[in-house]
Amino acid sequence: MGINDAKLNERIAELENELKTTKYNKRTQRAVGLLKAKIANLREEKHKKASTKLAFDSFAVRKTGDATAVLVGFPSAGKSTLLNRLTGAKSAVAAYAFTTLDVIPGVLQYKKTSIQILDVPGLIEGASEGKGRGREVIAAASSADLIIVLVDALHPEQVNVMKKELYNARIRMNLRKPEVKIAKKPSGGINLTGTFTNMTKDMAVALLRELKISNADVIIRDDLSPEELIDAVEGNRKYVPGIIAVNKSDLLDAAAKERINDMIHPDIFISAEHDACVDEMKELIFTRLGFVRVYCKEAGKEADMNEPMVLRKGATIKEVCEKLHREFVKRFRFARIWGKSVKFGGQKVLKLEHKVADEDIVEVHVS
Ligand SMILES: Nc1nc2c(ncn2[C@@H]2O[C@H](COP(=O)(O)OP(=O)(O)OP(=O)(O)O)[C@@H](O)[C@H]2O)c(=O)[nH]1
Ligand SMILES: [Mg+2]
Repeated sequence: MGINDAKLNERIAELENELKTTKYNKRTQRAVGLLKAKIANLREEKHKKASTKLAFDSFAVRKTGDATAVLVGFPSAGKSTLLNRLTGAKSAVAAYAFTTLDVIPGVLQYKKTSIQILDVPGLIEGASEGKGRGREVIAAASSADLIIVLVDALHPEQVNVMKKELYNARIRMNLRKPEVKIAKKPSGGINLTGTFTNMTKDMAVALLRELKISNADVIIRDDLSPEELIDAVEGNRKYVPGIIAVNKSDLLDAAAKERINDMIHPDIFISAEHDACVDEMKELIFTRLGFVRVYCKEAGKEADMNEPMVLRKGATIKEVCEKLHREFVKRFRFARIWGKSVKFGGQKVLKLEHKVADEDIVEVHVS
């Protein structure tokens, strides 16, 4: 860590402390907003330096399959045990920390989809600053389609550390992307429109100024918090769905389970080692990834129901065409669809923007 890094860290710590000790009320909210923006600015500066330092990603694994999920957890949470259980991979398991030092990929075949699952080294406090194999773990999490946070049943409080590390690394797990339109202008100040209940309009303007936006038309579509507005302005956050899973639930009695439930609201309790709720875990992974499986058929023939085309939620006929043949988007005339995305079976659809639904049967007609 260079001298400048140390200075930056010191300054961030100072401001965070100030933020913590400032009572939030009507009189201070503007100052609080400014503090948050200042911290965001410094964090950005740090990230920029860090990413030039990390010239290439030393253990990037090539993505395969229909989607990639990454297992994130403290050392010894049971990530490797779970990977092996889900995919039949053979990642080393041991009772000591930092058993896994590289990214170990496995593939989960589920409901005609193939999901790549990455087992990565344990995440520890300070990972977003590069502690342990932090940067690499964070890089894997940033580019994943799903983050599975695996929590050791005996250390449920660790989930908060992991959430913080992911947040500081610009990853927004299970958060919606704030909708903000910013059109910069040469002069005229800030013209701001939107609904403001989580912060005052005045505060939003101060915050924008701090983030070096002084002349712009800004339209905020949702009712945002200061953090969300900062995220929208910085624009380089990763919005990734996540699952919080408590592992080693075999070590918990009913009361302990209840306590953890109230404390961290996990999505699921499992035991990777004893194969408890692993099937439910597979289903949860599948659901959160939001797959849309489409069966393509040729006119006058039956569809092959064993080989779906696997797409993600929101996919349209255009994507179906693209996957079928390079030329099909250009040559598209119409599609016939049987399934949930249409009113009746065999309906003719003329729009490439038509959204397909899971298990639709699609017949593409081209010129
Ligand atoms: N009781 C219990 N122990 C488990 C369970 N899953 C894993 N373990 C044990 O926890 C220890 C750590 O498991 P690993 O799978 O190596 O953990 P890891 O998260 O990959 O650890 P690192 O690679 O060091 O980050 C091993 O001794 C496992 O046998 C479980 O469901 N219940
Ligand atoms: Mg491991």
